[in-house]
Amino acid sequence: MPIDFESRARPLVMGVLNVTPDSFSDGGRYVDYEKALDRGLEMAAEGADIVDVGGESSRPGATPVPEAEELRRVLPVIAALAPHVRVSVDTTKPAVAREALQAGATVLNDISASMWQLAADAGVGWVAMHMQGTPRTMQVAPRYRDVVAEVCSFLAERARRAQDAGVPELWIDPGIGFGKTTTDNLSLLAHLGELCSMGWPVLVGTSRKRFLGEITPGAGGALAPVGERLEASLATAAWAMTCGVSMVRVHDVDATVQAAALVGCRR
Ligand code: HH2
Repeated sequence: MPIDFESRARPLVMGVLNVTPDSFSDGGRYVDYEKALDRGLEMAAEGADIVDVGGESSRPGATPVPEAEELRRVLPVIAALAPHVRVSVDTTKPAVAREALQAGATVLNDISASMWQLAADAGVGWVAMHMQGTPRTMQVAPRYRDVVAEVCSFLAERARRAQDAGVPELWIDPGIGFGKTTTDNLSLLAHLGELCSMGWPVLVGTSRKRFLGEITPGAGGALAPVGERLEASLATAAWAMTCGVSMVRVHDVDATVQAAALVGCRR
């Protein structure tokens, strides 16, 4: 059946802004307040609908950051960006979430998928992401009987809880790379249509992730470095938007906005 682009809502583009020294892609680039602010405003000018501010890396093996340090990193940037662009906070800590929302964030990007009540009480959007394990150990030995079925049933359960609690705006996210092998990631991408037909808006983040570097290797067949994963990131974002996702989370906002226009989803 042909895809009916005309009747579709335009997918949103969420730009990634990590105010961390150690994020897998942009770690160390935006630890400085001025640089973070400039990048956030730049992404807004490039067409980002939401800028996602994070103060703790969730890359495989990442060490947790103390609450006070995470607050110190994200609050000034969120407060400065919020008058100019919609801001989400990428955190797993309730205290950080509360303060970030007070500082002006209006979406809680929750990779632990546990803070629906907090989002409901604050009257803000909530992203529920699937993850097997924790960032520290999640890539050691991910195991599923049926990754698509397990991720879908987990997300459906979280989405129902959030709806019952009164969360006003909700996205479900399969958590590409979070406790998943490359095969698991590809299965989830291949079945995005199923996730999208569950009845809730879907967010997907493939941007610059390791599995893309494995599939499109660099020189000598080695893992393509983070800086050489743009084409694969765009291809997967375009695929996700074609499947009907409502939002893609990306580092390369400008290129993704252009790719979205080309696949017919964005005008
Ligand atoms: N991926 C990352 C972080 N947060 N949130 C959602 N909802 N979905 C994702 O796929 C997702 C996410 C990992 O990417 P990044 O923020 O660039 O790296 P790091 O965790 O190292 O800061």
